[in-house]
Amino acid sequence: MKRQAKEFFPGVSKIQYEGPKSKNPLAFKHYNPDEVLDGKTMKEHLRFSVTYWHTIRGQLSDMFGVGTAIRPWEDGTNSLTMAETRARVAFEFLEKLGSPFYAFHDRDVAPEGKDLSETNKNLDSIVKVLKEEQKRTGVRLLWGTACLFVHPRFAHGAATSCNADVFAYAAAQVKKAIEVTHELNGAGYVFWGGREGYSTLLNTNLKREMDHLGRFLHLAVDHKKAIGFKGQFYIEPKPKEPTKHQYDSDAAACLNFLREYDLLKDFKLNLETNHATLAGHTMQHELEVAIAAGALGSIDANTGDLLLGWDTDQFPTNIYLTTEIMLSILGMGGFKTGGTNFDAKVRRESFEPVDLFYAHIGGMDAFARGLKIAAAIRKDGRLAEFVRKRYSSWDTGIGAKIEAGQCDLKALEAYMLKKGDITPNTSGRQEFLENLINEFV
Ligand code: XUL
Ligand code: CO
Repeated sequence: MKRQAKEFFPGVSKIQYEGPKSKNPLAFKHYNPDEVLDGKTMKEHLRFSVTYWHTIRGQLSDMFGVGTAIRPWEDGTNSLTMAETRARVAFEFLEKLGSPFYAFHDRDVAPEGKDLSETNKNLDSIVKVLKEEQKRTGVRLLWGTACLFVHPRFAHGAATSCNADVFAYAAAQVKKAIEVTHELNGAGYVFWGGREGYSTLLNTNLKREMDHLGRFLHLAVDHKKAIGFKGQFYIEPKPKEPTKHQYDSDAAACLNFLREYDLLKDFKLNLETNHATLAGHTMQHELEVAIAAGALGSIDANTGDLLLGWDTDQFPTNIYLTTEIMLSILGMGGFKTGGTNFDAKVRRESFEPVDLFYAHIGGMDAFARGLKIAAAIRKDGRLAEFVRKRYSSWDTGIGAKIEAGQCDLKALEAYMLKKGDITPNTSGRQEFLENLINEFV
């Protein structure tokens, strides 16, 4: 590891894999990047990514109190010099952790200027630093995005604002953010509709706002093609927070929206567990809905607290959750452009820099265990065989004919009149299958 001039995490060296017996809190117990499973290394399967907004910019404030984070490198300003320092901090962290990717919003990395032109210049100067650091460390950008929800100008939304100038501003900002992502060779670009929704329908023309969002995304696709950016576009569903209702409320709503506005070929979904649970679904449900449509792209790998009704963005530690996620991901043949992005923050009480390492190490180990367990379940084959058998009536005879579109209602009536009644199915065996999963967890 080529050292930087200044070290920001002096007590931490490169995190190593030490195996399940290790008691070292700054070591991986399960994530062994070069270990091969199912034909790929763990590093290639999981494609971990660290988020700039939480890990580098998060101050650990909440609605009742100011930030508690101790970050010795912060000088209390939002200057360009500070932005450059943060970029160096970020890459030291990424390198020591061994994360192959990172992700950012435009405004995470560089401050807003007095107008759009100065803001763009600020961004360009930090992009130079990011490029240099990417080159130095080999860390890549999983996806870029634009922050269209913090500044007061986006109070009514961005693409779905009632004010056409706000649409124009957001479009200009997204244009630049896509260009910057392209410049940094990003593998993708995310649209999370932070304020693309409403707080009350009394003041909202829902149809007009949805049409504007469709138009906005088409403009982005056109620009992507114009500049030759080959990264994948994603939509990240979330049902609410900060708005009462977001138009991209869940995977099914997004897919419907993309189909309605003829955008399905240009987008995949970036799914997040806490967003799924806020929508009243499990992450597994959301993954399977997206996979069924051939539209799962990437995941945000945080989790929530089911006793709390908001997005807590916690690091994942639940092995059942990571096992279920990895069963779905392996089932679809793995990530292509996407990855496992820790859109997660340490708790307000965990305010020391080293907590950032503990949090990511834990999340990476939880996913590595989920991956190992899911691979073992697939190798064992009993689960897949059970599901295959459960649907076997569709493989031959009347089932195969229905699937092939060779039966009308008349033919089905004739078939049933002749047969008289139904041969009972076998049990669904839910408890048996839950026990089977527990054999591996
Ligand atoms: C908010 C959220 C965002 C997106 C990127 O809940 O998940 O951080 O991931 O804009
Ligand atoms: Co997210």
